Amino acid sequence: MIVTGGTIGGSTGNTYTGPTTVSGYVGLAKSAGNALCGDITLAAGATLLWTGYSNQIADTSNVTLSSTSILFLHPSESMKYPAYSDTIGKLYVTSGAKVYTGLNATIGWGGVLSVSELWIDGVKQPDVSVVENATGTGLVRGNGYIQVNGSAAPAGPPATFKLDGDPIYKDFYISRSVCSPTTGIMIANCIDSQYGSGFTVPVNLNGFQLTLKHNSSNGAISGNGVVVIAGGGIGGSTGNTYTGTTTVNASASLNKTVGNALCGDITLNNSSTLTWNYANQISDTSNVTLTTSTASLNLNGKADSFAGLTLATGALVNTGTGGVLTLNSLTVDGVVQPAGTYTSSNSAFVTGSGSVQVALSAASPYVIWASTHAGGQSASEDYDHDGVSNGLKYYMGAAGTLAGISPPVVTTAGVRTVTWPRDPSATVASVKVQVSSDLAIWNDVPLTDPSINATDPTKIVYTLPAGTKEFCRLVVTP
Ligand SMILES: [Ca+2]
Ligand SMILES: [Ca+2]
Repeated sequence: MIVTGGTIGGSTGNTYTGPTTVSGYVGLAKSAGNALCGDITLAAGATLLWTGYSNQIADTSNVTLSSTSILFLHPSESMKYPAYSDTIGKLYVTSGAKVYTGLNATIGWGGVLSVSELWIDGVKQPDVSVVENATGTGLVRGNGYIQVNGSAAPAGPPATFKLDGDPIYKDFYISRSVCSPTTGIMIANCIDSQYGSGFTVPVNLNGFQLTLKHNSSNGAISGNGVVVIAGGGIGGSTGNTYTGTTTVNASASLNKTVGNALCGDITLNNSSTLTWNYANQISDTSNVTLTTSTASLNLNGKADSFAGLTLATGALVNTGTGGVLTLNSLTVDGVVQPAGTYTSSNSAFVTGSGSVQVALSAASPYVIWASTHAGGQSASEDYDHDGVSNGLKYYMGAAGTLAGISPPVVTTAGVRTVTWPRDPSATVASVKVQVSSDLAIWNDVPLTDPSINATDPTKIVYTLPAGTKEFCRLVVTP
């Protein structure tokens, strides 16, 4: 018999003898008896699919798979379940052929293809069941296996979903209604569930993307990859540990009872809101960016800490009743904010009765100094209006000692010098002397210039040129 396409169905089994050649995309759907008999050869590119029932091939049929031919023990490429099983004679495989075994909701396995002998590239294989290998590059894909001459079933289905680039198991859904909590298969870029319930299996991103969109009790997500939040919630009692990035495109709740819901650097787009239902939902090392004026965080009265928060103009942090968000750094409307405590009474981006706290311990030395001595102002501002910038005063260690007075010109034996004190512990990005003849145009004098003596860590001495009117100043960039 030669089969080039279509579906072989009906309620009465075929009983022909003689060889069968399959060269097309062929469904097997006998509700009773066998669809195919005799020895069967799949030509290159041929595909057989079990579309509704197990036991479609005669138990005595030897099956030969050419390279690039495929058996699907499930109804279609997109529908990986239910998975069916069959018993055949010998299976002869050329490298490149695949047996996709799908999933089985009841027993946690995909389909089982029982063969009397397995030959790969002319070599007879041992009587050991064959499952999907770690990289998905072998003969078997999916959650089932090939049983060889009655070999024992493998110890159990893979316990972890690993995402990969398989073009067939692509855009697959992890569904609690399909997988029991401890089963899994290798899959590609995934959506968490087709039916509105979440998944409970562990997922290893393995470099690919997982999209979460349903309220769910999710299994733990590990590995490096991309997590996209398309709605719903992220829950479960085992924390996520993935690295990579998180993109939030729709509102979602953070419901992990243990561990973090979100990891990596997190970007909120659109009008998405993240709502905390438990404390400590975002990794302490994450940086969170709200890219739009309508994105927001709703602490809902809970506490959390993470590394950095960047808010677009108008984006909000709703603390709820007493929620506390602790950060190492905060940027609002493109401006880095000083350390301190931000509440609804002093900051437009905070609502609720709680606070956003930018930790002093993580701030730069100048920011820490400015929070105490300069009202948190920038280095170029002049907090007490004494004509000396905050940055210069920090560098001079002026707080409480010099009261911000500019050092005078001192003339000794006809030589005029200016001496700026400096705090040896002050940490700055750069410092330089600038000179001018008109207070309009200033020229840099590097600290290595012969006119400058900077060998003493407690002061910088500049010697003005003799007989020339000159102004000088010290410029500090913290
Ligand atoms: Ca059979
Ligand atoms: Ca945290």
